[in-house]
Amino acid sequence: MDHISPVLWQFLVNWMKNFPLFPPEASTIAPQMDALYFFILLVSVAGLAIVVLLVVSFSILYNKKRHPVAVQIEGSTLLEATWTIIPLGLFLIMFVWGSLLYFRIYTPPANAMNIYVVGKQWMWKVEHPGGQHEIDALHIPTGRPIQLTLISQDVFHSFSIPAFRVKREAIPGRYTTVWFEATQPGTYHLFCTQYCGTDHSHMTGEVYVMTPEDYEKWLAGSTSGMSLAQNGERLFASLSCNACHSGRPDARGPSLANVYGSKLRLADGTEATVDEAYLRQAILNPSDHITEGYVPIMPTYQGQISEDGVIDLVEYIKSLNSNYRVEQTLNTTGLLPESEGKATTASTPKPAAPAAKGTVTQ
Ligand code: HEC
Ligand SMILES: [Cu+2]
Repeated sequence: MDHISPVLWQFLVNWMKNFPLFPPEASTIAPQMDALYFFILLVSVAGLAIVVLLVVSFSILYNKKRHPVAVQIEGSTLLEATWTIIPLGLFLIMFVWGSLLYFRIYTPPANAMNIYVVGKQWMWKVEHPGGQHEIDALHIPTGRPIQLTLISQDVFHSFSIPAFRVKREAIPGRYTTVWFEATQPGTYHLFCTQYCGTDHSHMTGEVYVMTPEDYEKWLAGSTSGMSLAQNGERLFASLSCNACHSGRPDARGPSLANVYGSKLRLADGTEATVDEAYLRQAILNPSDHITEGYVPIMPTYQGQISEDGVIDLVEYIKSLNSNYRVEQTLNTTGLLPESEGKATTASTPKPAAPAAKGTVTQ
């Protein structure tokens, strides 16, 4: 580029760097999303070019001076078939390509590490399985599928990480999930992309992508010593859930050991697979699904447990599965519940998360 002056060249390079048209591609899905995006962009630009070219050339070729008397043409099957079949083919390519990507993004792999994200006006609260809490920040390792389980405590929010090309709604009363695998260590933006009130524009944060070693160090440095499951165990005792779910044969409620992931027969004859969403529903609205063979005596806990508390309880119930430890490859110790006697002594309620930015340990 010797015909461009060095100063101008420098200016252009800097300009491009500071006004990037695209965020960096920092996840495994990002290049694939961009490929589809550019394909659609290319088809659109090509379509625009063809239409403009035809409009301009026809208005020159067939204007009144050259063709004073209009010639009527009655249909052309070949022409009509061409302009139907080619766009149809192009749109079907977009559709199939887009659906394949969609299913990839919304179906997390079985070995994904699950991190909870609670949206509320106006912050993102992140909870790692080991109990690490952070506000408007998300620390994750590279090279490992991460699944986010999102929920909102108030209005609709939307969790978006442009550099990963993922975005997912955080909906009140329902868990949604999205997953990604980060490829490049670095710091990236995260946004709320759903207008959610006065301070919506401040509902932003940082994603810190770290090497697995640095991530382990971060986990160890920000731990409160209590995993989500352990917090849940305390809550389970302080809310007296164990009065009915003691696991003993004469208990009034079913044993919750190995219930996660199982199929429950319900009183109305249907079957339900117990996932996070089912557990949440079972705690907050027990009368919605009654387990076969039991009477609907469980009280509703709607309005009594915060979303954070529900997450702790859900993780605790998951931890009652014998294979849970194998699934949790994090270096969190003591995820399995200890004896029930110990659980009942520790009934201190969980303090509310402080509204500070950055890492919060509780
Ligand atoms: C008064 C007794 C009682 C209390 C207290 C109670 N439960 Fe239950 N729970 C039941 C009964 C009975 C069922 C089965 C019928 C149903 O589905 O409602 C049940 C069902 C459940 C289920 C669905 C899983 C299954 O196997 O049916 C979950 C999860 C659950 N309880 C969690 C909890 C949690 C967490 C607490 C405390 C916040 C709690 N329960 C408090 C009696 C109770
Ligand atoms: Cu928001």
